[in-house]
Amino acid sequence: MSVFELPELPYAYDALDPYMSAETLEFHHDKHHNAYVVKGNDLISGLPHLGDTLEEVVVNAHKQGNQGLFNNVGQHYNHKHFWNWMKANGGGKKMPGELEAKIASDLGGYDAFRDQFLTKGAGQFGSGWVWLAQDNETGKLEVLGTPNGESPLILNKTPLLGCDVWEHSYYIDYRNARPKYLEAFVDNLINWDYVGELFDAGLVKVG
Ligand code: MN3
Repeated sequence: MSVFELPELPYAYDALDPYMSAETLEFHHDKHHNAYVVKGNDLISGLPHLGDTLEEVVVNAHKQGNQGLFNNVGQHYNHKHFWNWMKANGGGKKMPGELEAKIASDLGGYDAFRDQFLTKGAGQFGSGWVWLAQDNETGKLEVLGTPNGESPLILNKTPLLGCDVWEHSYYIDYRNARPKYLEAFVDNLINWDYVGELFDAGLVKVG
């Protein structure tokens, strides 16, 4: 894979209002995500083949210690899914049954998931992401935070849901109130159907 492309948003810019404004999506998608794509393409050009899939490129750039490329392709991977992890009238407990049962058995249910996701998202120091992921060895679900452009992929885990806690994701709408943004994401924006699709698709193992 040598060419990364900025995907279209899967909804109108104002579709997530008032929980995430059109202005935030315009900056976040058109400027920030686009910059990762442009820089990623620039940095990968001329390099030996790093993989056939975006996931392989992310993991291999990390393994090789190519921090500049990893930062940009990692963020491209994260944002590509982030737009799909949200939808209008999303959030709350309306999730596919098998995923709901897995969250119940591994995390103690929706309320425990919600608490952990909000706590780890608010507690992630500086820029980063908070995740619901499935461990590729144990198969268990877990909630974890990662710094900067990292994701569960590089920890041998399969990302099922992620929330961007970089300030650019919430500063226009929530200023410094990251916990309020996280609550809005969990209660009103999560696209559980997409999380369910990733869960059904199975573990993502690279290398
Ligand atoms: Mn971002």
